[in-house]
Amino acid sequence: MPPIRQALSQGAPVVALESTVITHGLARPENLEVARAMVGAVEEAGAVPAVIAVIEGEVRVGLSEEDLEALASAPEAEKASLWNLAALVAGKKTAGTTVAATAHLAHRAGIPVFATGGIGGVHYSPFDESADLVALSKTPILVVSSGMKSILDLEATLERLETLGVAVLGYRSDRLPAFHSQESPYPLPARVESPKEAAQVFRAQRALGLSSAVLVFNPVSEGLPFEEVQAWVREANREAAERGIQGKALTPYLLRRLAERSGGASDRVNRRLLVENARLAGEIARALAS
Ligand code: PSU
Ligand code: MN
Repeated sequence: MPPIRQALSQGAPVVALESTVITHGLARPENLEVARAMVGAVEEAGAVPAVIAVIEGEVRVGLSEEDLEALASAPEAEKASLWNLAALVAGKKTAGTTVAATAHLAHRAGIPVFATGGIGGVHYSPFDESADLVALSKTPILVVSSGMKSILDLEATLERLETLGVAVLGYRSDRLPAFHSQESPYPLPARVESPKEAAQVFRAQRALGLSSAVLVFNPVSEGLPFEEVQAWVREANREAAERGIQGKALTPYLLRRLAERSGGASDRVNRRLLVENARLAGEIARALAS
């Protein structure tokens, strides 16, 4: 039996990990180092890590070290969301999975907890809203992130999560963390103080028959000033509009520009929060399994 299925059948805690951050989020060779660090953080927390990706048309739940290396260095790797997932599989492509695709595939495999850096959301560019939001509204999974990516319209994204009935929890925080920044001015509807409390909310969500996700927003331990990041975000969005960058290329472009403008500081924070979120997800998975 594959190791992940075996772990699940024994009731062991398993944490799914997103892979677009490996293929599109961070540059080589940091992407592989961070992926390994996330895997290690889940293990240190006492849970089993399962990186999810599409490798030559095959959906993999739990990449081997070999697969991980191949994915991190695949120059032609695509970005799989829900609308292109089936075509990528049929076309035997290799792809990192977004939050939307990872949530779907993790839930389908029976994995209740998933860690990522930041979720997608409502972009400033008109008519662009990440498929992550609708996917989270119909996938009953617990997702640990540091909020939505700072390149997004944070207020609009919070409103959409409310509309879609997605449960939102601040982890030891009353305010929305803003990915690269520990805190934004926007209040959250609820907070939890421990992995155990997060697990209790998820159990209640399931017991109530709610089909949407529970989001645990974990502020990064050391971030960048909110106003400074927001100024870079405004500039990057202006540039993207001028250059006609849109669709699935927009999020990677904006994150790259932010990294350049911050002299690499945004990538350092991104790495830190990815590992911290993986660790917390491991702890929550353990609380859920016990
Ligand atoms: N992390 C990054 N870059 C990315 C993503 C994550 O550093 O591109 C992915 C995430 O997987 C998230 C997705 O689910 O971007 C959102 O993209 P879009 O706005 O196209 O839905
Ligand atoms: Mn989009």
